[in-house]
Amino acid sequence: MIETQTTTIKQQQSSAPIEYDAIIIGAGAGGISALLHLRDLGLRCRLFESGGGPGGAWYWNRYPGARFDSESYSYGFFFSKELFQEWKWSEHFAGQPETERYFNYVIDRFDLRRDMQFKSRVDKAHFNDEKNAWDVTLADGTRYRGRWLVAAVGPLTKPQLPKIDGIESFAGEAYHTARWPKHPVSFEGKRVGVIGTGASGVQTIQEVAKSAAHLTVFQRTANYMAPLGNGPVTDEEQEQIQASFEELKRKVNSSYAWFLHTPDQRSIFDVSDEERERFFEEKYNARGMGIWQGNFRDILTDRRANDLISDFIRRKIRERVKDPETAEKLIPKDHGFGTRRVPHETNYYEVYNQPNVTLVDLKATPITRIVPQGVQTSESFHELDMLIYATGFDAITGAFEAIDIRGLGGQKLDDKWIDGPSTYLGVMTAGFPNFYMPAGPLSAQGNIPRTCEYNAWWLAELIRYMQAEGLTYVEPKPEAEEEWTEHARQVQSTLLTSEVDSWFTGVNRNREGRTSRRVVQYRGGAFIYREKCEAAVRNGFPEFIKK
Ligand code: N01
Repeated sequence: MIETQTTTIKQQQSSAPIEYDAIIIGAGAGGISALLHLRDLGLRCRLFESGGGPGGAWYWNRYPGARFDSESYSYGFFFSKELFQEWKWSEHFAGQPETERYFNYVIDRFDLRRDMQFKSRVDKAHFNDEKNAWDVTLADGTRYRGRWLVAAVGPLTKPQLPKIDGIESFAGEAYHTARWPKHPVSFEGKRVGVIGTGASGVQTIQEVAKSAAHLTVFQRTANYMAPLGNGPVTDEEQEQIQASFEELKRKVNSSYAWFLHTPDQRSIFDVSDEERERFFEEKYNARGMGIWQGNFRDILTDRRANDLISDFIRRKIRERVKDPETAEKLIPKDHGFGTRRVPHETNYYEVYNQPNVTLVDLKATPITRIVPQGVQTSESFHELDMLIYATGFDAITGAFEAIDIRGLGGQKLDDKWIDGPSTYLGVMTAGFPNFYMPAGPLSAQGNIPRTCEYNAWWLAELIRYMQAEGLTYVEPKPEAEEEWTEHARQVQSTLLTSEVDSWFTGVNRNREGRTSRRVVQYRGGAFIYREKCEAAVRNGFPEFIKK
């Protein structure tokens, strides 16, 4: 059975809701940032989190090998220079246990825990037109009311199991990477199967291959991967990082996707073949996402440019994987480099040179059924002791759909977004007053905590403005929402990503009605996004209906 953590709330139920200025859902980077900013404004806040501690994605995704693939010091919070300088990341790309410790440190350091309630799942959030407030009900029936509802539920939070016949019948151990149990899981001497080769699958596979008696990887779509280049942060580097707070902050805030890497402004065709090859080599061997996020500006918009980098990565795969047949299975044939999320790896390709690892290409031989003893494909049967589902998330809108959210006149958010999400700047949506979504649908994509922190600052600016003007109600004008949503659509249509199925384009092949592409993120660049958000602050938030 899939192991999950159960809610064990034993709170008294009361008929009158407890009232707050703001109710926040989620204790990840978005919820923590919102709580910090709103408390600074003097708001009475209550934060509810279904997990047993803070961290959001970093609480739940405790699978073996889970770690950042953006630099630790670009991922942590930037709101406090003191915090930035106190916390010493041990690795350039920290693992989940360290990140979970970091989130706990932050909430204690800023005394946030007293306003947070863990193991508390929000089931319903209904806007009460009469009270101009949100009525929120937890899974245990307790009720709260808040003038604001901040749904910091995260874009990658609702785990998605694959739609495969017989899945419930498997008799061995079974885990989803995003619901990994807290108790140790041993692979020693076991026959383990992993379904999925996205960022979670890759990190899991690298770890499991070390000790499993046999590992069978079930790959449906091959992805392009690039080396992570992780390593310990030396004392000298530590000093340098601590001293570079302002510079690192400026860098992440001025980059395309809030990372330390941003596209080189040259076209790939501005340089000679030799220079291009040298540039690719350097990026491939350097730390982090530079090969993807810091490459020539046209690799994600021009097919000929994309072919050049895709070909480079294909050559690398062929060099690293000894068996040519396996190498060919690992090489993507249906999309170009970077048009789907690039997982960053550490000896991932070398795993396939090990005698205890088998790769099954599900495009050629699909899974037909899961049975108690293992996995049956159209070609063969794989007997397994353990099955790991690294099958990702019902991304972007899934966590919103998990809550019964209703706005003005009882309109359901799911109904409003049936054909895809529409928002104003990715954080608010018409018909849902005082409802805020840090890193929500159509917000600027990239380094998620950066979007969260920025969105929390912007919310504080909006509330500060409302306080000064004596307002208690804001809701984006429908035309402002339409304009932003259309802008996001237009931007996406210029990118090669728009032609490829993945969660980037809102595709979830395990869910009915989610198999065609949608626009779910804003990909016009964090700097353009910031400019639009800051113009709204300067101009007194003209795009809102205000009361
Ligand atoms: O999920 P995914 P993820 N039968 O959706 C396969 C972030 N993250 O959890 O591509 C067989 O990318 C599916 O196949 P296909 C990061 O942003 C960050 O790995 O649909 N296979 C795919 O291979 C990332 O993008 C880090 O054909 C099935 C895999 O499962 C996001 O989270 C680490 C299947 C799902 O890949 C999601 O990553 C981890 C089926 N029925 C994650 N259904 C960092 O490093 C699905 N698959 C910070």
